[in-house]
Amino acid sequence: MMESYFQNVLKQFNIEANMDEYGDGHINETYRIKNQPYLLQRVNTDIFKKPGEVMENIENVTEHLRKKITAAGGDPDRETLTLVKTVDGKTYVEPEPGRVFRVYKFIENAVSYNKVESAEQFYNVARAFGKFQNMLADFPAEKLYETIPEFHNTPNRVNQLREAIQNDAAKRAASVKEEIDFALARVEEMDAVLKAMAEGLVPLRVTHNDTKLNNVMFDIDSNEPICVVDLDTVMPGSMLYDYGDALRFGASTADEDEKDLSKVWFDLELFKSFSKGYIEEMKEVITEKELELLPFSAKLMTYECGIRFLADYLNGDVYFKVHYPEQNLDRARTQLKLVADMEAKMDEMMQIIKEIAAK
Ligand code: ADP
Ligand code: GN1
Ligand code: MG
Repeated sequence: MMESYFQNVLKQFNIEANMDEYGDGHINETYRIKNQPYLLQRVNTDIFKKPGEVMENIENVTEHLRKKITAAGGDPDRETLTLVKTVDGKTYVEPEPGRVFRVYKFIENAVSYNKVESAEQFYNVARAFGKFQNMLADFPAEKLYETIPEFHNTPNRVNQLREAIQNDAAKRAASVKEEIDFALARVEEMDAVLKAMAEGLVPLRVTHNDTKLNNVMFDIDSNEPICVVDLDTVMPGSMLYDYGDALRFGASTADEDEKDLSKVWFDLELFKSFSKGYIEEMKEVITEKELELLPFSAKLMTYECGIRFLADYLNGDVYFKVHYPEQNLDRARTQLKLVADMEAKMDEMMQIIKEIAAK
């Protein structure tokens, strides 16, 4: 996009500057403003069809978090996202239909990672996600819009995969038969969390729903997680989604798009430290059924993400940003490899959770 176009957008936030592209997200376009403490984001309106509702959610959620952080003696400018308003007091601008921009305060002296550096660090990430959820426990859920309907409805994701296979828009289905067969062979058990929710055994909570490691900012000096970002998908959900999705990404021994599958494993030591941190943080509220489903939820969320990547590959890469043609397939393969590894390790995972819960 043209430099002058951005400058026009930024003027509406009363900012005069240039910018650089920033971050490793798969969804939005993110730009760092040069020499000024702001981050410009173009919201992906193909995915977030009602950006006004997304922004209202974020405004309400960050206000709530800001109060909690202040009350606890923390620094809200660093520990949660801060929206910068336009000169007209709006949280975003839409210079033309479908082009939506927002500005956040830039969290300085902080980084996000695509791989964890130690078990201890991952333990701290679990505490950060647990704390995030606890701070939102008393947020009025009826105030939240569902920004992407059925986001973690895995059976629905299976239907979307089936549709993608049927349509075969990019003529790729024949070349990924093995991956498709692997995915379809596991469909039956993938409604377990939804069922438990319908039975009232797993409560609906306000959750983040996209708890990947690079959605956490770490302080560069202390290397502690300080802020959970990417709040577009904060909606009512299950804590199992947040727990499982964080493990999907963070407990893998390789990158999400690693081509060499012999490098891709589910690391039990990382599983253990994350689980310990999460259970410690959630011990007041976690139900018996949630505890029981923790190991399975890691597999569920990994499976779900795997079939989303696979469906997008079949659809011709229309959802996730790709940097090369086979990237969605590489991503799908790592996820399915992790699913297979978790299946082999499921008894150990269950034992680990039992031991943590007994303490
Ligand atoms: P996406 O939806 O594309 O993943 P994110 O909101 O996660 O977009 O932003 C992309 C990356 O930008 C994040 O992973 C994080 O590293 C960085 N980031 C996001 N918000 C801020 C912020 N306020 N200050 C500094 N860096 C940020
Ligand atoms: C997307 O926005 P980002 O990169 O943090 C996706 C998640 C997936 C993840 C896979 C809104 O997350 O659901 O798990 O990619 N976000 C959305 O890496 O679809
Ligand atoms: Mg992100």
